[in-house]
Amino acid sequence: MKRVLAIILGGGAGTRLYPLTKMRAKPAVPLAGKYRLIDIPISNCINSEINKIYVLTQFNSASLNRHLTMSYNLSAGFGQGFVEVLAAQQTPESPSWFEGTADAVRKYQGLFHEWDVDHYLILSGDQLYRMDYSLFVQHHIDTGAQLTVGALPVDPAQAEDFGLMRTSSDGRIQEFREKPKGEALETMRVDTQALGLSPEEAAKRPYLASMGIYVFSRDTLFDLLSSNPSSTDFGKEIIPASLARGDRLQSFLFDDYWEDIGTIGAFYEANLALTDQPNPAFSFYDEKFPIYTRPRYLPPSKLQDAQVTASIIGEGSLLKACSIHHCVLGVRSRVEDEVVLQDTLVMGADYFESSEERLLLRERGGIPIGVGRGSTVKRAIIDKNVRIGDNVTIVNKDHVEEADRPELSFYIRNGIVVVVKNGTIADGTVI
Ligand code: ADQ
Ligand code: ADP
Repeated sequence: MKRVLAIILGGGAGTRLYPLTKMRAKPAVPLAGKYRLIDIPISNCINSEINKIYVLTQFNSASLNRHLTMSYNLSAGFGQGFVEVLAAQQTPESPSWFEGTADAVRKYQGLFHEWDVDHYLILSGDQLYRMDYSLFVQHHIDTGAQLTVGALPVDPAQAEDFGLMRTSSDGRIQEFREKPKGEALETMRVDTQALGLSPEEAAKRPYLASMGIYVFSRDTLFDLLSSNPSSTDFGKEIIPASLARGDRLQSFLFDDYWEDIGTIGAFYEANLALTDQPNPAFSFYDEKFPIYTRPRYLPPSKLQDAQVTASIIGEGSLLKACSIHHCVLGVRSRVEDEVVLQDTLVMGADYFESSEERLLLRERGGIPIGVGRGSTVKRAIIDKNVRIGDNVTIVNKDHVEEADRPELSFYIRNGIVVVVKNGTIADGTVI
């Protein structure tokens, strides 16, 4: 794996996860109480012994850089390991920002070319899964492929959201279509049983979706980028172009937990699914394949008189006489007396406020960080450092699907109320 360079696509315009991306680059979005999105592909790389990693992002953010430098030191020993952020930048030669996945790679191709590696592993920054990429790369080598696409069997309802492949029984890709609909979708059905699924599973999942992760052989990547200068996207343009010119494209079957968490709805569901009992579909705990993040040295959480069921509580939290059901609470979460939290993701806080600071704030008419006394929050995402006052109700009472209320510090996406980072919700507010 020393001859592999990983390139993580850390986010384009960032509209799908908005407003979580309002104040930060997408890879820095907090996940599961203590991690960030970027920890997933980086941990997968480290566990696969791939230690040369670039993260491509639309804009650089202090919190992303701080997180990466404080979490990962891949240069230990005599290797050449590193994790580095490359932000879209406007230069005289390339006056536009990254326009798509392939364009993002193209803008830094000079840098990628300089590395003496044989394979480029292109990954997406907003997916939750565990994968040993060394098997993916080895499959690419063993089949003599020029380009290998990670492939997931999916059901008809999911199929139209993905790039789909038709393959021969040895997994060689014959046709690829990006998000086909209607009749075009029908023609992309494949016999997933021939690829190794049981007859029952094959009947349920007759499509082969691209996971948006790719292994390119060195020359193939640079040839394709230069011979298709106006192509900006891998799925829409580069892969079909590669097939059309007769390259050998192979699929690599992955039949395990995998979620694209690039939308508010999917992100919310994937976080809360971690609380499923007794065996969640995905767990951050796996001794042999850990997910890493930045060590924080926070004190253990204190539960004073809290009733907590089916929930995950981040370190350094303080929960008073409250009731919490089916929630994920991030680091340094603070929940006051008589609060009810249900089906909610609370991201926690970046810092503690002392009792003196909290008192002073209250005296001056401010609201301390955390969820204030007597408040009820259901089916919401509360971003970092949010101040929710006393007797607030956040339940989406009018069953609104989409709303933008930046002046009130919240948005509604897929029916989920999202309170923005550093936002304040005044005492007695009802949403
Ligand atoms: P999508 O996820 O719809 O489909 P896209 O929006 O291009 O494709 O995003 C792919 C990844 O690249 C995401 O992580 C995104 O944040 C990132 N990204 C997008 N534009 C970027 C840019 N300019 N700079 C940096 N990063 C960028 C893709 C494939 C499908 C496949 C699905 C699987 O095109 O074929 O089925 O992924 O989720
Ligand atoms: P984490 O990984 O724990 O989420 P980050 O490093 O992303 O932490 O964020 C911590 C941020 O909070 C830093 O920018 C730090 O400077 C800031 N911070 C720490 N204490 C305070 C404070 N009292 N007031 C405002 N910001 C603070």
